[in-house]
Formats: sequence, structure tokens, C-alpha cells
Amino acid sequence: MNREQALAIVKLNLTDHRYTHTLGVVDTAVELADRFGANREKVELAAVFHDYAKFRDKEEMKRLVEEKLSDKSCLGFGDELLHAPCGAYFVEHEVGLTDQEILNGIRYHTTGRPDMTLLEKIVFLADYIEPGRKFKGVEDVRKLAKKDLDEAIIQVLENTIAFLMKRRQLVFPDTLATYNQLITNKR
Ligand code: DGI
Ligand code: FE
Ligand code: FE
Ligand code: FE
Repeated sequence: MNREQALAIVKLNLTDHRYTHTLGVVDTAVELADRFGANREKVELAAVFHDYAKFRDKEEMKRLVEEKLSDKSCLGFGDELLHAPCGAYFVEHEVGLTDQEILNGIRYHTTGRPDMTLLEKIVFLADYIEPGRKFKGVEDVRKLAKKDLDEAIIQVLENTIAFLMKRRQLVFPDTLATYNQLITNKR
């Protein structure tokens, strides 16, 4: 499947705003792939499909996790987490992509996980720094992403965890575990 075919499929599933975000993630992810030496075609497809399930019915996704996914850990930490693992499932079973590296890029794009692959790191980071993002502190992360992938991801995790805690929202354990691992690796 090429970029145009993939984009045509996701466009049907997203709002205009979310589609524009997706185009930004694709461009940013491909740029990061070239900078850090990842497989361009795989990164591109993972980026195109990363938010495929963003607008699926939340109750339908919870049922899907309960009935079809072996990893149910996302349940109970906020409905925003559902679209990542469910997106990977839908992209495999509705779109027909079977490449596990690509599917894992979709699956872990919201929370990260310890031992992320290069592709997973790139999709995770591109989602945060694509040109349409206006988060406080995003410009600092964009600068870090020019030279050090892990430092940039540590900063995304710090910002996201602080954002969640400010709002008294639950922090997914693997998000913290990702942070802890990257900090440990730096020492
Ligand atoms: O889908 P996007 O908006 O492009 O971005 P995303 O997939 O990174 O989702 C962002 C949302 O996910 C945002 O509302 C914060 C939430 N989120 C990210 N990490 C965690 C989290 N929510 C919880 N409860 N725990 C997390 O660790
Ligand atoms: Fe997302
Ligand atoms: Fe994200
Ligand atoms: Fe996104």
C-alpha cells in the first residue's frame, strides 16, 4: 500500500482537523526517519494510520479490548488511550496491514512503552511535534528532536505526565516506565 492509498482510507475516518494533523505527523515522521535512520516506508504508513480509531465509539472500543485484545492494561486509565491499541487492531483487521512493526507504532503512539523500537519512538515524537501542535513547550521539544531522539521523548513524557497530573488524571504505568527507562539509560 502506498501513501496515497493509505491517506485515502484514513481521510474517510477522520475530521478535516484530524486529517491535517495526520498529514503533519506523516511529514514530521518521515523527516525523523531520515534523520535517525529508520525505514521510511514503514514509518510513513504507521504515521498515516496512527489516529485511525480516534473517532470510533468509546464503548465499542472498550468491548473490543475486553473481547479481542490480550493486553487489557489500557482499560481504566482514561478513554483517550483506547484509540491507540484499538487503532492497531482495526488497521490489521479492516485495512489488512499485517506488519507488526507498523501496528506497534500505532499501538504505542499515545503512551509509549519501555524498549520502544526506533519506529515507535519516531511516531510517538512526531505526534507531539508536528507543525500543527501548539502545546506549551513544544518548541523546546522540536529543538531537541533535531539532535537527540531520546532527549526529545523524555521531554514529551515530562510534559505529558505533568499535564495529566495538573488535571488530576491517571498516568498510565507504562508511560512512567518509559520515562524511567530513558532516564536510566542516560546515566
Ligand atoms: O491522538 P492525539 O490527540 O493526536 O494524541 P495522543 O494519541 O498522544 O493522545 C493524547 C491524549 O492522550 C491526551 O488527552 C492525553 C492522553 N494521554 C497521553 N498519555 C496518557 C494519557 N492519558 C492518560 N490517562 N494516561 C497517559 O499516560
Ligand atoms: Fe493519537
Ligand atoms: Fe501523543
Ligand atoms: Fe495523533
